[in-house]
Amino acid sequence: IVDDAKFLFLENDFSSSVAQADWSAKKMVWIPSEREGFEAASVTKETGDEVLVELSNGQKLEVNKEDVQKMNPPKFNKVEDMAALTFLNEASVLHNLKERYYSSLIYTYSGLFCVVVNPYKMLPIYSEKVVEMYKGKKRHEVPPHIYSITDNAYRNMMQDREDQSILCTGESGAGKTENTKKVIQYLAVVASSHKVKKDSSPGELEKQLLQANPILEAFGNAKTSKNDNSSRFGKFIKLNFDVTGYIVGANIDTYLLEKSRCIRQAAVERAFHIFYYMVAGAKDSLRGSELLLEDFSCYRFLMSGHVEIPGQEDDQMFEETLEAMEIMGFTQEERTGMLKVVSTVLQLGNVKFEKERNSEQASMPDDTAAQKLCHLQGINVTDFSRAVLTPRIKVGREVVQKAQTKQQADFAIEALAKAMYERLFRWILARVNKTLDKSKRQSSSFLGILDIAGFEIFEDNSFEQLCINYTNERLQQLFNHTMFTLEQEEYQREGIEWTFIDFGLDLQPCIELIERPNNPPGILALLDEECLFPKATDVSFVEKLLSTHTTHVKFSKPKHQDKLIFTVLHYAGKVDYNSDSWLTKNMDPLNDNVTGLLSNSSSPFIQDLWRELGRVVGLETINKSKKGMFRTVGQLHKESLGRLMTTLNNTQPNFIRCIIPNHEKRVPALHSESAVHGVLEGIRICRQGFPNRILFQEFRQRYELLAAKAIPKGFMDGKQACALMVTHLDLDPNLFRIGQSKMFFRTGVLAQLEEERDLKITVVTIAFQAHSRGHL
Ligand code: AOV
Ligand code: MG
Repeated sequence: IVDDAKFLFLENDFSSSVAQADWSAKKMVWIPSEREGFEAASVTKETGDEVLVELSNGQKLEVNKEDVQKMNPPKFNKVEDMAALTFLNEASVLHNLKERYYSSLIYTYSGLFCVVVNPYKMLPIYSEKVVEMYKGKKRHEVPPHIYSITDNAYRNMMQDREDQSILCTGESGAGKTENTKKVIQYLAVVASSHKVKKDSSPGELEKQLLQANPILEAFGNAKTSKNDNSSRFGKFIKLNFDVTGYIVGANIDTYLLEKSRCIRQAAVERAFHIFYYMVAGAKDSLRGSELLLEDFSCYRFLMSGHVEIPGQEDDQMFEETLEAMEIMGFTQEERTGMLKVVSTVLQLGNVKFEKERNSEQASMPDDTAAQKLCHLQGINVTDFSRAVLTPRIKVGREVVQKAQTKQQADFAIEALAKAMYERLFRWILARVNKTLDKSKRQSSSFLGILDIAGFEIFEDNSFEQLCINYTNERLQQLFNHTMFTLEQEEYQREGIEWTFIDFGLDLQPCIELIERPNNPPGILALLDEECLFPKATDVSFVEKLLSTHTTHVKFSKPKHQDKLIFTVLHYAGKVDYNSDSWLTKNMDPLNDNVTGLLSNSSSPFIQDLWRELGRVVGLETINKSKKGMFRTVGQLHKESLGRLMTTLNNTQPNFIRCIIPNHEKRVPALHSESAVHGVLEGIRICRQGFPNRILFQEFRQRYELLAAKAIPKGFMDGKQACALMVTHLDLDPNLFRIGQSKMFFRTGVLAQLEEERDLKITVVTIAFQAHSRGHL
């Protein structure tokens, strides 16, 4: 790893002794700066509340004492774990992250969790050699890395038999998906049961596991203004392990695909990748007679034509996607079936209706697009036209044929395109799961990896953004809750001396504003209510919001603005939502005349997609509860999030905080303050508290050899034995607490004991070997 070492290890800094002298002589501090966030300065004089400082360019300034943050001594430069900093403040944390980042050291620990800054370039830190280097290593033995977090979670799972989760948080484009991939890549090597000697190439299941992602990304990711490969859905990948620690299967859950992207995209954005891959990459008969493809400019749903992604060839990506499907075990029929659906969605955009001259009724003078899409879907074009233009609708007890207006027909086509694509996405997911689920083999525990669509603020924010940002709010709340509340509750439960610290980071008010069912109802519940009123509109929804939540601290209505706009103050920023079309987005109505046709298509693949229970993969009913009650999109999303949170609460969570750097060229999307929301507090609790704990019995078993003479022979109560051991070890009483069932340690203490233990074991082993050799 010699040549790559500089991307992981800190280089020796020989100038540090000089820097040290300089630092103490100059009384260095951080002061606020417009441009940099913080700037280094040296204190020349202190008078009362004012401090006189000098900047590096010689400029002298007077600043308020409260604005001055202490600078850490140079020996802490680029420190790997910020919990070690002498002075813990925002300036020092940002400075440390920045300094490490400039040296291409992107991972940094912040006490209990790991921060990673997006490098926006490939670094040689994910090679097989590096994977090998992290295998089985404890956190303090190797430089900070996602591999170390993963390895430790894996070992913890094996040791404590406790399910684990790795949770990536951060705004859009911060690196959640990239890091998720690295977790899987690492485990596919380290926990593969198919390993042939010397060769660390993964086995079949691992190969399929690695291919699941390119498929899901092709269909579920898109270029947005924040990220060229933005996830437009959330996913939770569960890897199942057997008792010996081998991967025996996997299962993926997804959350809310932003399906409106099929039909509409903001400027410079793209629809889902697969549209471009297919139109650019499909050739010969596949392109012509099978998929009936046209040029980019012919498709109305691809609003800006062929928007390209720098550094990516769409036609080549098409080949790779097909290859991934093949490895995943998709048959030829399945692959063409999927692409036909994608082509149909595009073709739907080209169906045009006109208003008839003498009535409000819509007509379809040119049915070229309809012909094509009906051919692709294996349905009759006359039936299709009738289903769209004059569907049979239930009125009371009777069924009547009702002519549609142009607006209604256009709406039905758009809804169909979205629903079709969503069905396809769910089908793919179910199909992938069918391959990955090797339930014949017994699994004993799991490691789940969560990768959601990150927090985002666009020019125009709709219902999809509310759902995405609400998801982020819940995950961030889980982070805060784990770090601050659960941690402190455990101290109290174990009866150790502790005064509760309130970090003021409870996100519950904003979460309640969104999800509260009643007294007063939150945004989602009010939206549901409005969906039940025949006369309600998007404007009346906002009026209702306004009258219900005027005084809510997380809610506001921007003045002199559109009637449709309202504002929510999220933890990561203020977002103006535009409630245009929210009622329909939440109801998501679909013309069942057309879906009826599709479920009787001549193509078995299409039938399978639309029958309530797909036979091949077992698709679940969409939008209906068990009793057949109508469910809104908001409700369904809230419930699936609730289930996810329950699952996560039963795991040991491991957090990865992904951060976007403050690039000169890139205007930071969020304030540095919100990017590091909870980071400082997380470090603080880790330092003030006792983050490392171990059961009495385990502590005794593991470290008794370090304090052999401490415990007399015969039975002794665990707590008493541990108390004797720490006395014998001569540990500073401030470094530990003895709870009811566990020992609690300040950060670093257990790592120290562990090192001593390793040393002792090596010595003993060598002595033993020498001894046995002597006998031979
Ligand atoms: P996200 O998942 O957090 O955003 P991604 O993981 O897609 O963000 O990262 C965005 C882009 O940043 C990637 O396509 C890479 O080009 C680059 N990148 C991120 N992490 C790394 C890394 N460790 N090494 C090299 N490049 C990286 V969103 O899905 O938008 O919330 O909804
Ligand atoms: Mg992503």
